[in-house]
Amino acid sequence: MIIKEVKARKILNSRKEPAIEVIINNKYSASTPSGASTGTHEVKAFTKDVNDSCFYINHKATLKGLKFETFDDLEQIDSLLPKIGGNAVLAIQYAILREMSNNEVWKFLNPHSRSIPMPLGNVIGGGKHTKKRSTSIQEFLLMPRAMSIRDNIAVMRHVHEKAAKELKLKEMTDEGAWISSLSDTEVLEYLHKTLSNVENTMGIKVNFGIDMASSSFWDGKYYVYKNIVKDKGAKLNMAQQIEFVNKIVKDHFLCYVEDPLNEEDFDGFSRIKKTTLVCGDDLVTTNMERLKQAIKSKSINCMIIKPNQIGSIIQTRKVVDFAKANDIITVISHRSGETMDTMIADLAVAWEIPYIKTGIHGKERECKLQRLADIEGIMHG
Ligand code: 2PG
Ligand code: MG
Repeated sequence: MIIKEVKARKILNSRKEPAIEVIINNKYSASTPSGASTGTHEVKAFTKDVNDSCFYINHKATLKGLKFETFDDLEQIDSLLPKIGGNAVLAIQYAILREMSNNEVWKFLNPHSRSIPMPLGNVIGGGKHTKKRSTSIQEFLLMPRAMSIRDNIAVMRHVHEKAAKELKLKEMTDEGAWISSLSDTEVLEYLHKTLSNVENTMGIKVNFGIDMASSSFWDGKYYVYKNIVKDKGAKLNMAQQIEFVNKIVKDHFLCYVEDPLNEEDFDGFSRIKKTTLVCGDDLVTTNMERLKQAIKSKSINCMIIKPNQIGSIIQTRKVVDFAKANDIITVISHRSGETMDTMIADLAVAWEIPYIKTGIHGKERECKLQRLADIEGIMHG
């Protein structure tokens, strides 16, 4: 394909913050999300602001006439990063990829893929995703184990509704998870018990895990919990935090722990027992150099892939390949401020990424799950 026309404009994401949408050749569009608990080592979403990036794309960048035939040709856009920021580069690359593939991105990139990722769905949440009284742990995540994405979506919805009813919860975080005034450990106990019942009634095993996003409650010396056990806060130092995490993993059979230590603590991560998936998000920020450091220091066995942390689909692909080559499990992920773009679903299938973290509730989350259900339908004819 050849670029004949590019239009960039400001839209609002699920948090009503400015986001960018790019339309290529008047036909294919794409938009990109933003985080709240962003890692220090992420690239900037917009060099100045969204209006400035749109102006640059619409009036200054010389994109017209550029030719794209293969995925690797998208590298031509990477050089715009210092001028427009990661979210803008990525939106252009996504829109071009849609046109190149006639909107069937996964098939264009990997027609033989039969790999639908397992979803990780945020059922109860807190931390930086709400201003209300909540848990310090940012996300309590379901990991359903049915064979089909449809069944996994159904069981996640069931648990989401059940938790609201049983715990009488009414308000939600930015990501559509329920906000609870229970302590962190009470929520762990509740889910532990509830998920065994769900397995008995629905016949689907549902494991669970957490995203601690612990940089958000690390004050430089202590992990400061507002409410770690019933009505009691705590300040844990590094050694105590490691002990706490290893204990809750064991007591509640957690299958997944994301960012258990702050984003600079490669050594602390290495001391979390790898009997569970120990996942780096803010630690690695989809960045090759930080991934290499995490591998060298044996910090992780799992990592989050958020294309806008590195601001290029080409660099994202390199990080995914390197992680795989080093036996690091990958989890492609939404951001807390999401748009209706479903590209991460297609990339998960194309790149055979085993997990996708994209929430349970809210149209910006559900559209990605629906896209996976549609792809599963196409695969099974
Ligand atoms: C995370 C994400 C998404 P944010 O920490 O993993 O759940 O949050 O987009 O706010 O960084
Ligand atoms: Mg995270």
